[in-house]
Amino acid sequence: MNKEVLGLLALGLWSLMSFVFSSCETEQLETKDPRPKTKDQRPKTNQTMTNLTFGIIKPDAVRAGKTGSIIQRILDADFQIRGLKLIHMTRQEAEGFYDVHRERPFFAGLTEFMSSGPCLVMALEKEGAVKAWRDLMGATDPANADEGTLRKAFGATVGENATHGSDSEENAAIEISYFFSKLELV
Ligand code: IDP
Ligand code: MG
Repeated sequence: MNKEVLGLLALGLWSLMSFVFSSCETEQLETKDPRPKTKDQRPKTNQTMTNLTFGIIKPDAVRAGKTGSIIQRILDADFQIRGLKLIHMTRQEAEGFYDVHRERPFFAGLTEFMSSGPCLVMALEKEGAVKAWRDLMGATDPANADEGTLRKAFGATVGENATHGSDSEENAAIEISYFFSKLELV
């Protein structure tokens, strides 16, 4: 056999091997990946914000070790958790989030508090989620919150009141997209 034939044979063999390996790899990836293959097959919550609200377990409650208890209360109230992560906001990020309150006298204290430690941001789903979550949280000032609400149980003052909740479906969508990318919502 001359060098040219040997070269051709080697090239042929190499192509065959790479083809076999690459199809094995694809097969493995396909069988390992449990996600639906097309966008249309993704759960509806990935395409619409209906029945979603946005919540925060604020730094005071995280610091006090109340995260687990509050999440249990959320699950007991039949919310589905569609997004969840622990973050530590910078002052600037807190200011951006509470921009509507920029002119209020408590803005500086609020944004200092919200950037004072880690908090848990959440996308919550339930029929009528915005109202259901605000009902579960209770009044802004824990002193005025009903028995059985989260702010009554875990809030200390009107400023450090354990949880945040959106006040409308429109704001829920804005607030969810402030903290979560589409891929982080299930
Ligand atoms: P909400 O959280 O019940 O929707 P907002 O009026 O939207 O209440 O106020 C946003 C947050 O600002 C409150 O959750 C609380 O942390 C803080 N806040 C509201 N009012 C006061 C106040 O009078 N003093 C200090 N902090 C306040
Ligand atoms: Mg509000």
